[in-house]
Amino acid sequence: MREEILSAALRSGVLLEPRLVDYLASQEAPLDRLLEILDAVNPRPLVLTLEEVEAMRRREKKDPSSSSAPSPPPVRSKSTTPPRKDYDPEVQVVKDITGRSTCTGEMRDFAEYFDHRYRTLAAVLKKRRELLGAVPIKRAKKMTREARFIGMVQAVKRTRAGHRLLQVEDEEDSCQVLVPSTGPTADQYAVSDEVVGIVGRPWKRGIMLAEALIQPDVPRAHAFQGADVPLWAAFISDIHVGSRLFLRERWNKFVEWMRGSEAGRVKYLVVVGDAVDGIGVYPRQDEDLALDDVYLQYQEVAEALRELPEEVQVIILPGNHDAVRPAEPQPALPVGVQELFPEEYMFLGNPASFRLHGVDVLCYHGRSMDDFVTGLPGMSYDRPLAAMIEMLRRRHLAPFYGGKTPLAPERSDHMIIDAVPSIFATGHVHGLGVGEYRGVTILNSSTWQAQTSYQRMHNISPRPGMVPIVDLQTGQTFVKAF
Ligand code: D5M
Ligand code: FE
Ligand code: ZN
Repeated sequence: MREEILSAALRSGVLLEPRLVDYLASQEAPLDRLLEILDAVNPRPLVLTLEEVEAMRRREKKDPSSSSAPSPPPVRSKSTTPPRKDYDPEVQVVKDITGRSTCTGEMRDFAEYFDHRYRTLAAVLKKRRELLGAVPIKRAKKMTREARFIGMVQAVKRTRAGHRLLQVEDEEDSCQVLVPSTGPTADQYAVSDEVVGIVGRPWKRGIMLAEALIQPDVPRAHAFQGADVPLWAAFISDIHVGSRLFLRERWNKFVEWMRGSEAGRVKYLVVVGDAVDGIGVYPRQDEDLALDDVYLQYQEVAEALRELPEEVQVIILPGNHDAVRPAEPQPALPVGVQELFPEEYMFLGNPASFRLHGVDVLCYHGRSMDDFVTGLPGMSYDRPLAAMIEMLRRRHLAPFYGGKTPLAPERSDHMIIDAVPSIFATGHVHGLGVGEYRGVTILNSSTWQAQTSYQRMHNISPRPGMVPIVDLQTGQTFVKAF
């Protein structure tokens, strides 16, 4: 682990004092903690010491709004009547593809889709101080001094010397950009089809040499916008009902807890995709199925959810195992399936943005994490928060087109994170993560399915039965394990 920590820091151009490495190695998620620390130190020193990190933590305690440390559990309600009984649900849908798909599969769709992606993200990038005075690629190529420009990455190649060569294009021209693997760009990676800002200068044979890659990112001044009601939202995903590996006993414990007084403030239960295991989703899935009829699977998950107290508002999004089109953005579950659930349940598409008592929530099942894990150094299935932070930095949930995540070329790109949410929730990797990135509460909910043979083959170790719960007033998150 020490080597991993050291090399991750080195990639960011920072050396760590040995005592700080010891401290990080003793943390539950050392690499996540390192990322948090590196994000919080500005400017980055050449050598970072434990003393500096401790001083930073003391400053954070004084000013909790800048805290990136894990939050303590919120205080429990003293009242005997569960507060959720006193409040009607207040859900406002902000963005959802359901019923709005424009996809006809014509060639023109692709042009419009990528145009929209470029224009929207270029507009965010143009507001970045580092890109003031950005010019079109056509002009940047002719400049003799530093040039700032914005482009969509068409391809990423590696040179023999280990540097990276990007092919980028804007609305009228394209160029190649060499990103050195040493110096200031050592830890700056661009992935296929993302829109990125480049500070650089013409080098040779029409190639631009990058000095910095700039991402749209979340503004540093962003702050959690809380609700004025004492309610909590629980996030679960990947229940996989219908699988032989569905963990019924853990589910029963969760239901029991939800009915008890400790959960009295949990007003919302958001299911971030893969409520059922589906059929024909992966090769030889039938061997893993207890129910081989998807309708029966939904009937069973509806029954499982019916055991929850009535005052809990359930919101269900689809994932890659659900009975909707696999291409993202995915619409809500079909009406025939919705009818199996209580009438008050809400069904949204994937991704979906909505407000709970005014708190902005962005939910995405998270399939693109399969692409992040293979396409970006330092990513792994057991650190979903790292991939989520990469999505926020790119202001895009699934930049890779033509990767493992099927994307539908809608007229506008629904995978863009146009408004920065207060809560960002994903699932899919069957792991767990709770954290914070520039004022956004980020979390990955685990699963209710034991390890499948597929996951065993690919070394993916699920952490089932872990439920992140967010206090809508403060954004603080705690995890209940079942
Ligand atoms: O995916 C659960 C986990 O297993 C997630 O980390 C991806 C991984 N997984 C499962 N099937 C595949 C395939 N076919 N390719 C790549 N990765 C996969 P879930 O979709 O929830 O079953
Ligand atoms: Fe799943
Ligand atoms: Zn999934």
